Amino acid sequence: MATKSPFTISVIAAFLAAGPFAAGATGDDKVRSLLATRPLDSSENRPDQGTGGPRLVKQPRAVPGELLVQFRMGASTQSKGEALLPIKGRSLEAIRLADARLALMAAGVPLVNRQGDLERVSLPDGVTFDEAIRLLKTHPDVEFAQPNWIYHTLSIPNDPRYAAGNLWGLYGPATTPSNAYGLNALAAWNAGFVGSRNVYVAVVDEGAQWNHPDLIDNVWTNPFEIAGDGIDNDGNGFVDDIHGWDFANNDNTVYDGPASGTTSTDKHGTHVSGTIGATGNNGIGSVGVCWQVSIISAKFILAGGGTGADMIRALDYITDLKTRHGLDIVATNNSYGGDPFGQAELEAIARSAQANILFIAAAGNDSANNDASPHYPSNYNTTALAGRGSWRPSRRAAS
Ligand SMILES: [Ca+2]
Ligand SMILES: [Ca+2]
Ligand SMILES: [Ca+2]
Ligand SMILES: [Ca+2]
Repeated sequence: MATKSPFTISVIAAFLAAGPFAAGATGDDKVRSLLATRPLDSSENRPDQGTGGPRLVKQPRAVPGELLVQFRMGASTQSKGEALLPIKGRSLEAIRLADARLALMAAGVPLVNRQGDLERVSLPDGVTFDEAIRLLKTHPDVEFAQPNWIYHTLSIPNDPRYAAGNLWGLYGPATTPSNAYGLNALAAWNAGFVGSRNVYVAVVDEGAQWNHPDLIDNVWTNPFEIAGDGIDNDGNGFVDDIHGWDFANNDNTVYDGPASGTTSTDKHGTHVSGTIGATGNNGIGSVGVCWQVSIISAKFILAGGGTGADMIRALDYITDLKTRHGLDIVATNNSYGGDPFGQAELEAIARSAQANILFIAAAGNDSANNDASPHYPSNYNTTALAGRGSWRPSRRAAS
């Protein structure tokens, strides 16, 4: 039977997102455009690329298609033009002119260095930062070149539910309101870790309201599937699985609730999705741990619960998506629970683990110590892969 509790203990983050979210205006295009810069290929800006590093992608914080180019002292206009020619670069402005500083020096102001002109340069589409910087460095009159980084003031996101103190688990010891036990998400956000739509998280749960104004930008759309043609274009066995699949009803509508939240249908899955990835700093409703992410909905729970069979099918669907399409699916979120052990479920979890998908489970809502009273799926041990147990055809949603 489905249960709802006002209290949640979730292993994913041990925090709550107040749901349902408030509908509101459209997003903040300015912020979006700043964050939606084209991918950088500079290792300096991709701290997540090493093996075993954090999986949240630090957002590129550079102006798209622009470099700052430091020329050597004495570089002529012609020489600077020759340096920019291979990258088809165009000087937009001089940030710092050597001539002006030489004039100051003549007036008695000491030069702190003997660098030449620093110019802001535009790049044509298709020329990457790394490629442009590499080519520029080969010119004798270029001292260095770099992206035109973007800096932000440290500020809280403008999502009203964050400001209203509704997102208990996201706060930290120095935020308002403060929460010594919270995630202190603000510290990560202000360090630039606000997520990426190139990172995929599956919500194995009820359905998610994919067209919710605070989710629609962060909901995965299957690029390998043509919507509405009745054909399984990507050959994964699911016809028109555009945003995921509804394993409980065996159809492609992952959200079966109302246009606005007046019933509980798919409310939990929407709530969980918002905790993970409600669009951040868009002036609407809530904010997720990830301001940007791609959420895949694998619905298997209805009002009366979900079955182990459908849970397994949902997990295997996600595992297959990763292996079939190479999507960077980093985790499944599983905020539901039941008491019995199921070997088949464990093996499905193990299959996803073998595909390097983290299985994140709720610890339960019952204030119980799950070391003493096992709770599944949070107690599954994929390293042991051992044990036997009974299985009842019910999974309870843990809010
Ligand atoms: Ca398909
Ligand atoms: Ca299709
Ligand atoms: Ca459905
Ligand atoms: Ca928001």
